[in-house]
Amino acid sequence: MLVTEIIEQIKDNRKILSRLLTAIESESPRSEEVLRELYNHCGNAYRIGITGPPGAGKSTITNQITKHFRKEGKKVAIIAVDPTSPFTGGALLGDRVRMSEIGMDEGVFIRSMATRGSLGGLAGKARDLADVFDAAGFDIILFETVGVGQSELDIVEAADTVMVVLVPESGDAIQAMKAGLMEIADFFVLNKSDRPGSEQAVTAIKTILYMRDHDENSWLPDILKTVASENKGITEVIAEIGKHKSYLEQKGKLLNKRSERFRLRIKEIVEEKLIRELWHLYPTEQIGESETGGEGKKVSPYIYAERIIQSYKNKTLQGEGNGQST
Ligand SMILES: Nc1nc2c(ncn2[C@@H]2O[C@H](COP(=O)(O)OP(=O)(O)O)[C@@H](O)[C@H]2O)c(=O)[nH]1
Ligand SMILES: [Mg+2]
Repeated sequence: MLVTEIIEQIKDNRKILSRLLTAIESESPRSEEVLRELYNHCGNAYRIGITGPPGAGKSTITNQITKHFRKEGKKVAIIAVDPTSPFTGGALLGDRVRMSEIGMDEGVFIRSMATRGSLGGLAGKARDLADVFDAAGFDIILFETVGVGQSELDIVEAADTVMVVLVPESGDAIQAMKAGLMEIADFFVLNKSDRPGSEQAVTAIKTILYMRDHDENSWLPDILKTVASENKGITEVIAEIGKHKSYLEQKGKLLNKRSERFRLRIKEIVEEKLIRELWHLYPTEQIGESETGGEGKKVSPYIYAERIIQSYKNKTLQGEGNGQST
């Protein structure tokens, strides 16, 4: 199938869409060709990141938010990077049933990503998948990730609006601060606020939030209470997303954010490609720690690294001299 045909077909053929996502995830050689062409069709979708500790209710919120956007007639794509997510089969049966409500909907596409065995960065790949959904005509792209590691944070950072989901259990706010979640949140959701201690938790988080430097022009992250399992507070969450979106648009920040994301992606791709090429040219498997320099001295990894970079540079220069592209 021609690249232009694929791009045309992913708009209403779920099978082809699904196949393309798999091709990208498994880094099939042709997928880059499609990604190159596809970018021209991107830029319409609004990207929302949902992160927080395992069990906080991220999937439940994702489910509720999705239903809400569907009522507005918007198409929703969900990219779930969570080994414990119902989307990947890690949760209770009750969750799966609830998920199937949106799972059966033609206007919803749920894609879970494998967290291991990824050569290129996980975050980069999640962004590529999001671009595919964007080009396929999805209006909303939700990233659900567990807020634990750097790569998960990288994923949500690629979103236009990021919400961090916490629960009343004591110490959650402190944990979130430690994990770097405070910095990336555009707003907080205190889910399970049907549980005791929710008022104290809100106060604790507000205290931390309002301590930060801000002026009348800056966005101050707020905290909203929800009981996602009962669909309580979800309308307010949707409203907050809208509010943040308008803020970004009015201040020209959405464009800035997206440009920054664009530059970052270029850097990532260059890094990925260079590293791949380098290790292809200089397989390091043969190098052993016992290697000795001249007088029986051990060779430092720094010396090796410099040698590899130097010979790569030389090779590139030679290539230019011969008028070759590689
Ligand atoms: N009591 C209570 N339970 C909830 C609420 N929201 C979700 N849950 C339950 O908490 C569990 C974990 O939810 P899930 O959405 O899978 O969390 P995730 O790991 O963050 O995606 C599930 O059993 C949900 O039914 C809530 O607001 N109150
Ligand atoms: Mg989940």
